[in-house]
Order: sequence, then C-alpha cells, then structure tokens
Amino acid sequence: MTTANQHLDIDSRYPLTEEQIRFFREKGYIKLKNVLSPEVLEYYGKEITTQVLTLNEQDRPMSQRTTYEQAFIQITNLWQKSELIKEFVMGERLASIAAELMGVKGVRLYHDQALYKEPGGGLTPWHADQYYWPLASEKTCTVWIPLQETSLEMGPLSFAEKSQNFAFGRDLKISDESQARIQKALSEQGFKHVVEPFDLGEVSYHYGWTFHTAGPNTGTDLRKIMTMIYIDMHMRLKEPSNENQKIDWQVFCPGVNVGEIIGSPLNPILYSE
Ligand SMILES: O=C(O)CCC(=O)C(=O)O
Repeated sequence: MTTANQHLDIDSRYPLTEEQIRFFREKGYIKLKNVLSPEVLEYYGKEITTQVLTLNEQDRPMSQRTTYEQAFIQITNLWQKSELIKEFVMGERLASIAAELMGVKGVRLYHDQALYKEPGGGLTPWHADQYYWPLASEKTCTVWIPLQETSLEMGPLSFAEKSQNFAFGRDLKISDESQARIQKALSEQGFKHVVEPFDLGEVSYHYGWTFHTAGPNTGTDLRKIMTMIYIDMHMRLKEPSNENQKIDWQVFCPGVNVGEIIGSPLNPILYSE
C-alpha cells in the first residue's frame, strides 16, 4: 500500500474478538461491519463491474433462463483478468479474517467469483457450496462482499444458522429441487433462517457446508457482489464425488492430483501467520 493509497486499505488486520470467532464456528456464518471502506469498494468495485459487464455472455430475457441463470450473472477468477482485481483478491485483510475464523495457519485462494443479481433476477436456491468442491476437509469459507449497501429487496445472502453439520441436501446442486427439498428439511428441523440487509462495508463469511440462499432482486438496481473462496493452505484434493466436482478440479486446481495439497498456480497462499 503506497502512502497515496492509504485510504485503500485491503491489507491491515481486522480485529476479531473471541466472541466473533466463537459465533462463526458455532453458527456457521458471521456478518462483520466496517471491514472495507467506501473508497475501497468504489475503487475496486468499479473495475469488477466493468469486467463483469464485459465478460458477461448472458443476454436472454429472464423468462428464457433456468432458475440458476435467473439468480445471478456469475464470472469466476476475475483476478486472472485484471491486475487491479488481482490486487484486491490478494488483499490480506479479508484472507486473514478467513484464517482466524477457521482456526488455520494460512489460507489459499480456491477461486473468486462475482455474483451480480439483476433487477428482476430470481432467488438463489438453498444450497451448500461444498457440494461443488473436491476438498478433503471442511476448512473452507466464502467471503461475500457487497459492493453497495444491500437492502432486503436486492436479495442479500441469508443463512440457516448452525446448518454446517446438517447432512441432508449435501448432494443437491443449485436447482428447483435443492430449493424445495432443502427448504423443507431445514424448516422441519427448526433451523433459524437469518435474513438481514448489509451495510456498506459489511461482509459475511460462511463455511462450505453452511446452507444459504438469497431472495430475488425486486429493486431497480443491480446487486453487485464479489466473493472469494478461501481454503486451508494445507487443504488436499479429494476424489471427486460428482460431475461438478470433476469440473471444478479441472478448472480451479488444474494439475493437482488426488491426495495432494491444492497448490496449483491458481491457488496462491493469500495469508499465512
Ligand atoms: O449471491 C448469491 O445470491 C449467492 C451466493 C452464494 O451462494 C455464495 O457466495 O456461496
């Protein structure tokens, strides 16, 4: 960080309390306020949006899209497309929070992805991310970074509290089926559904196995979100258990063999103690 860019702080430590760490491990998610400044969100967010709109190939009307396609425009590994986004994704502030929350000595990048929910975009069906990932342990989490204040009408991310150990639905990809079956199971088991807006500068972290969803965007503005998926720096690749995990292996950890540490050039260490 240069002196001129001191307001663009993406590297300093965010002081987590013991209580916050306990909260994350018990509830499977946490929302943290004032993590990123408005200047950071404006500066990097502008470039993220430019890249998303340039790389987006989805131009069919909502009515002709699948439920998955209606939920968001999804662009992955933007850090490979732009030096500025690379700088943001490499930031130690968000990565060190992930390491501390999970209780690991360091984290690597699994991949980044922008998730832009258009006005009129549909709900994000209930799911757990780790269904998609050939990862040998549960030490993985996503930071969900709104690039604007996110009201309830824009479809903020919401969580089933303490669902990270719930086994039902772990074999379901994002679909109408996951929405119906997981919603029913979570509600029958009495899981609390936490739905809250996000302030500017607020971010959330959730485990790979925490069930989550997001409402439709009923507003008039684009819901602009950047995410990074962090893995324990010692995470090993496991034998894929479905077709999506096979694809993820090829795309996000190319050249890594089953049983090896996920250390391909696409999985740099972003923070270590
Ligand atoms: O942004 C969304 O609507 C869903 C995000 C999500 O599922 C995730 O980041 O794991």
